[in-house]
Amino acid sequence: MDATLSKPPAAEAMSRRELEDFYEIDALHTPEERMIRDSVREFVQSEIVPHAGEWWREGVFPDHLPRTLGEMGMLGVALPEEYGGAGASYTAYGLLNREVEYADSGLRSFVSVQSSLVMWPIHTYGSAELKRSWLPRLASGEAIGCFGLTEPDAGSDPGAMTSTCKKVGDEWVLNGTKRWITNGSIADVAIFWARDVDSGRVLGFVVETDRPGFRAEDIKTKASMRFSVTSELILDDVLVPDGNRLDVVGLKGALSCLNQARFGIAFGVLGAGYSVFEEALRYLEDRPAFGVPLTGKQLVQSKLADMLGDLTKGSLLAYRLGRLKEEGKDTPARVSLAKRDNVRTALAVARAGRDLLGGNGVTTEYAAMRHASNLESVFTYEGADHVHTLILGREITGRAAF
Ligand code: TGC
Repeated sequence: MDATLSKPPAAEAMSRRELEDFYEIDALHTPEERMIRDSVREFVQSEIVPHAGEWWREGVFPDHLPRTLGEMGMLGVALPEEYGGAGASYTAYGLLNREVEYADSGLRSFVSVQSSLVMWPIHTYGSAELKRSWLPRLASGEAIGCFGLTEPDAGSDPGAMTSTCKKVGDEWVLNGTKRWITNGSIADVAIFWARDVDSGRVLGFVVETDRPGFRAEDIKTKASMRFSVTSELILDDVLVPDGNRLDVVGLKGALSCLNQARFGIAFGVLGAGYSVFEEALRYLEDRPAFGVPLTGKQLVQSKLADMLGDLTKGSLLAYRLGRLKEEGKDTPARVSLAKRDNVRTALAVARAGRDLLGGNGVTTEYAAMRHASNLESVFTYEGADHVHTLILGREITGRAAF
């Protein structure tokens, strides 16, 4: 054989760290951010990743997880230490989400609802008493929270909510139905948003779920986010004391919470994307076709190059958003851009990974299809892709086209 036609042996494929840090973003993180990221990675890789597929298939969220996540310090990590947080940076919180979503978007949903949609509003808008009584328990995982904004007929337009609140003496009477609520049936406390029948303004409440008139029913028909509890909340004349009301008036209260959660998603989905990318690379190296490993094929390498490029750009976007947030410059439009673009990236990578795995890609033996299916939910929740597009359209043109 002509020696010039023979192929050189394959050089080493890139390691996980090299793939995930192609532009050396990690050098920009603080030692504390790297330490939090590494300890979460170790935990997620040993305790969650080996079981995530099975829990997803069975549609269970294991009971032990909230406490375990609490013991690991993974709930409310950016809140002050006096309330059970770690006082860590927002970037550290983002990196934590990314490590968790490497395992499954459902687990990241638990972490981000608890941290961003329950602990954050109690810390930001709650009385000293509400903070003292709830935050340490939510941080330890002893208590679980949920966030009730979306309704069966009011999703993208939460201002159309029909849930009501009415002050009677020193108490409020709450009524309404909320849908698509992560943790709903396992929650000890719900953040509930309702329109005041007297003032017409939207108000938020901290509602203990054992109050008479409160019930939750799980949505069991999901083909996505199966490793996560999703419920409907029904409040029928639930009474709460005035002290349970959050100190914010108008829809901006609920939307400011979503800003926190969307931030976490912008980082988190990259974890799902890298999980699929690395799985595809391992699979293709082991799988021969036409006499060589699939990694030696041009069309395959083209897809891998796209995945690396897109995930690297998403990582740069997330990193910069983290630093902007730490400077108080995380405007809603900036957060929308990162949520929208990084979810699109992760979903495209997951679909490409599914394709590269061929027939095996449609099974739950591999992670690609599970991640792709979960990311379809992430594409729609916490501001559907269309909503973020229109938020950006409004930012660019000054015209709201919702
Ligand atoms: P708009 O006039 O734009 O704003 C009303 C007030 O809110 C302020 N605001 C924000 N504040 C903080 N962060 C944000 N992201 C904010 N966006 C708006 C705004 O400045 C204004 O304040 P003020 O002082 O002038 O009153 O309101 P709009 O009604 O025109 O709505 C605009 C739109 C469409 C962008 C908004 O409604 C929106 O973001 N819709 C999407 C809602 C969404 O993301 N829903 C999903 C909820 S998640 C959920 O319930 C289930 S997933 C969580 C789980 O897993 O359980």
